[in-house]
Amino acid sequence: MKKILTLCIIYEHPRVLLGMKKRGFGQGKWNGFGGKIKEGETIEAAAKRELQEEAGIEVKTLAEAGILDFEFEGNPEILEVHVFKGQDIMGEPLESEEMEPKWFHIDEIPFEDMWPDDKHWLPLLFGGKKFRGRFLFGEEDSILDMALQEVKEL
Ligand code: 6OG
Repeated sequence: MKKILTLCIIYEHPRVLLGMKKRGFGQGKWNGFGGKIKEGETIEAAAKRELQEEAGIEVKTLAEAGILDFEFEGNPEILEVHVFKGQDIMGEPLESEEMEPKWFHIDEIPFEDMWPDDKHWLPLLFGGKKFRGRFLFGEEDSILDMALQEVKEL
């Protein structure tokens, strides 16, 4: 079974907008903004809505950068996460019930407090590459197996 999710990283060189997840899945980790797709919604529309809901911002430029499949040992559900790169934001990031937004310098990304897959694919996103990947997680969010490749088209 597949569940489609969005994840949006705002990157306006040299600053990167991340949010501290305050509740739910991934609580206590810095991450991009995103979530589930609503019925009848395109994946891109869902990415924009989640940005607005979680960080209070809109973006002029949004492009899909990657697709990542996440699996968890012993769990048949696969999370298919569509990763977007956004820039030219309108508005100031605002704290929401779900996220506390913060700008980071691109050289000071808090990888130790993020999902461990991020250190592998974020550099591709920053470099303007497109990518596809698959990560299998075990206990305590450890990566048991992974595959990641740059692609020309998603
Ligand atoms: P809600 O459940 O809050 O959406 N997400 C992940 N992000 C990263 N970087 N690594 C993972 O590895 C992730 N698994 C899920 C997708 C969850 C949000 O968390 C992202 C969504 O933006 C396992 O609706």
